[in-house]
Amino acid sequence: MKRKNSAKRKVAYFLSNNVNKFREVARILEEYGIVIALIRLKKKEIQNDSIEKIAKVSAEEAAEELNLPVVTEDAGLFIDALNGFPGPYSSFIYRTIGVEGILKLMSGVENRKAKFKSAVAYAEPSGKSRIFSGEVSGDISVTAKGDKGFGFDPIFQPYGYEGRTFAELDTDEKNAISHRGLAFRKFAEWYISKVR
Ligand code: ITT
Repeated sequence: MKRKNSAKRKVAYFLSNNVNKFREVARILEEYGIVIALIRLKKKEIQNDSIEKIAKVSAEEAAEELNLPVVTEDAGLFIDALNGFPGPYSSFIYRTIGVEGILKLMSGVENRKAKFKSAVAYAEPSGKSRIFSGEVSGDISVTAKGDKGFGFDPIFQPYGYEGRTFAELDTDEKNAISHRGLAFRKFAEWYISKVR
């Protein structure tokens, strides 16, 4: 039986090993009627200073290998006083020195400004690709706070949220202002118009 109001859902294939990220992305794309399928394959990541370039190369290589259009995201925390560190190395730094290591590096540092940045890449097997970016500004907290989210969320206080960290916000609150929310909403606007 045909459903009333049966606008066809669009599907996007998201390549990631980070299930927390996937949950956030699924929720953002749901608002646009886009269903996201997670492909949990280790993606190839080049070493580069640009998260856009890293995301683009990962998406292009995966699209060719899987013979599917795919979406990848590369994200990172860029701390002003550390000249943008850990930036593109955020995943490795999170796994090695972690949140406590960053707090130690920032101990006694007055300038606590930082940004989370996201680069979303969409690539087709033909080699065509698009990039969508988003960023959010805030401060690195003095101590870790909150138990929601993932990664560096407990030490990132976005501006305008009374000092609460990302780990103290609900997923929808975080998605409304996050680097990922901004980048994926740009992707979604483009994607629904492309496959309509
Ligand atoms: P992929 O498989 O999708 O690459 P990943 O966890 O390796 O998953 P990234 O390379 O994009 O993801 O992100 C690097 C790290 O930056 C990630 O492991 C987190 O520690 C941190 N990070 C990125 N986005 C974050 C967010 O929204 N909140 C907290 N930490 C974040």
